[in-house]
Amino acid sequence: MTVSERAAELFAAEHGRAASAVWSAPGRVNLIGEHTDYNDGFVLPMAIPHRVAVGVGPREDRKLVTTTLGDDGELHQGDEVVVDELRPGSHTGWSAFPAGVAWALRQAGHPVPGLNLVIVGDVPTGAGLSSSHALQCAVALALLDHLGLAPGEPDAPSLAEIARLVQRSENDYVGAPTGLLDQTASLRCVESNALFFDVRSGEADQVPFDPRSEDLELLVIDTRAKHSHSESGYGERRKGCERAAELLEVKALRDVSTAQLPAALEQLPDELQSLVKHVVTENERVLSTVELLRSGDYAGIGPLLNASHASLRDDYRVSCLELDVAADAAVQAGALGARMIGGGFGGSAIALISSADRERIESAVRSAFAERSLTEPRVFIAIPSAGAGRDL
Ligand code: GAF
Repeated sequence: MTVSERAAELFAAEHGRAASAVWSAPGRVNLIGEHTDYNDGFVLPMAIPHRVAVGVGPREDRKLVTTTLGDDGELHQGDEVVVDELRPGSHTGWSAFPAGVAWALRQAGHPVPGLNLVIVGDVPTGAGLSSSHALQCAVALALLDHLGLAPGEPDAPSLAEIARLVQRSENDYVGAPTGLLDQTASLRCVESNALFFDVRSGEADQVPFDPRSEDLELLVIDTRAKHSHSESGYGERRKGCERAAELLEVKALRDVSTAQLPAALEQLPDELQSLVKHVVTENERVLSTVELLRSGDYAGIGPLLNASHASLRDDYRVSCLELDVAADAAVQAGALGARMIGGGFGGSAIALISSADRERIESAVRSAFAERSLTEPRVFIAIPSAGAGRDL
């Protein structure tokens, strides 16, 4: 049974009538382009098969009543929320995500009424795979659909606009200063492709990427080291980049080219130099990766993944022991390339591997974790999957 079927079933059991619609949205892995999105740069994510589904239906009152299926197999009710009274900071925990989306839609002038929502997902949480954005994207689409504004309807917001609404929910309601990577991936990715997204222009191109066609796999290693953007150094790094752009008198670090990098670094204090070095070189790596994928050379991106990891570890300093162990063990066991993904300080790494090496690499990674007495990682293969859509 899919998460959407389960959401429909639970909605009917909980509310005594069928959901008027069920939407789902996927988590993501980012092939390359980390901490570039809030610098107006380039990213290259793909959707994973894991999704969050949201069933929606009307209510007589003004409440947003949200229930979610927990890991314990039980439905859990979120905070009671009256839509007209939503204010940033009024909710914490998981129910801040749907409440934040309702708030952002209302701020944008959409008259979100009282609604029942039932949420079922299988995107691992706290794993840097964007479960919170999958949830918020599915909620945004379900709410818009309820208002007759599903994608494709006259006057419906575009997917790019929905991504910005979800970003507003995350930044201003939930309080995490994240960029546009995750929402855009969840909304705009398509099967068998990675999404080359230019954050500044808003343009998004599909880049064919189906590792299995080349006897390759993309292994995801969820280190189980918990990450959290609001509590981590994410905001600090972001502010550092903004300060560096100011000092360099550019709109964003996107405007510094590789050729200009040495001169730019000379103008900056030590603590900002390594941030700028990462962002500028990472943008360049995204462009090189896109070029290789477009020429069909999937295996050729391995060294770029390794270089991205080294840059995030040494220059941007957002890696951690678990992520380094995962990436190093995979490469030493024969992966073509490996890197941490997402905000960092925990979460997941990816490794591009030959299908024939899967068992050996997986077991080398598990052994490396065991040798250091680290929690056993969760390992799975990510297939480039479909973006958000209406399922029922
Ligand atoms: C997190 C954020 F949500 C993204 O916006 C992005 O900045 C990423 O970290 C780092 O590339 O996933």
